[in-house]
Amino acid sequence: MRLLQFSTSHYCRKARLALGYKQIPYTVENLTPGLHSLRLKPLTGLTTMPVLLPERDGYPTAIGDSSQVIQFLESYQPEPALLPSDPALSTEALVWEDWFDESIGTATRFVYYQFRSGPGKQIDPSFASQLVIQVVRRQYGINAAAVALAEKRLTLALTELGNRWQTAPFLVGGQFTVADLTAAALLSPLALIPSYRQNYPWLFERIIEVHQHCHEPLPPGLS
Ligand SMILES: N[C@@H](CCC(=O)N[C@@H](CS)C(=O)NCC(=O)O)C(=O)O
Repeated sequence: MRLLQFSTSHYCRKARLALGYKQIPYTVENLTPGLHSLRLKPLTGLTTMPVLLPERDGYPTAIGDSSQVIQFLESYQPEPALLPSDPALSTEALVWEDWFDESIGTATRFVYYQFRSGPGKQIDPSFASQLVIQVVRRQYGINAAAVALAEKRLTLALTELGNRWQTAPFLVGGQFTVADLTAAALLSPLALIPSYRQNYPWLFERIIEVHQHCHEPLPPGLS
């Protein structure tokens, strides 16, 4: 299998965690921001990554969207499972995944790129890196007001996540699921931001555990 990705994308990290958890061999192809849509549009009709190319007869040519990738992997190789066999718990795990995908993953992006263009500039002050950051900020409309809203959403999410992850090892049904995997992937960019490291030490311990569980190298800031 081949994974089309931006190496720094937290949604692509989510797909890599799932592939690693299931120990499915794959190669990655890192696309160039700006040119990526030329390659992706004909494959999926979308411009976003991750995109998985199963490269196997009898399977779809390309699967776009991290949730669809995981759904595919779950049917391609059911064990170890990322969804509970109980239908109600399975739905609960998928609802957590969707909430993280649609709300928390984007909030993390806003807070992360705001940090990288301000106090976190020294992480990579190169012209190329700062150009990408400015392009992303413009693409997603990342400004101070939007970032303030994103921070509020993250505070709420981390309160709920803390209530769960600090009292039990897993979010749903007493087993590792797509919910834990998605939370770890989509919150991992916060590891570079000192205030989050200070206020939520349990979060980064859990992100490390999930990466180890999924045989995936740790994200920047935790390695
Ligand atoms: N809901 C999508 C979101 C993926 C996403 O936003 N990917 C970003 C990178 S973090 C991307 O490919 N952006 C390029 C673009 O929008 O053109 C998923 O779960 O796959």
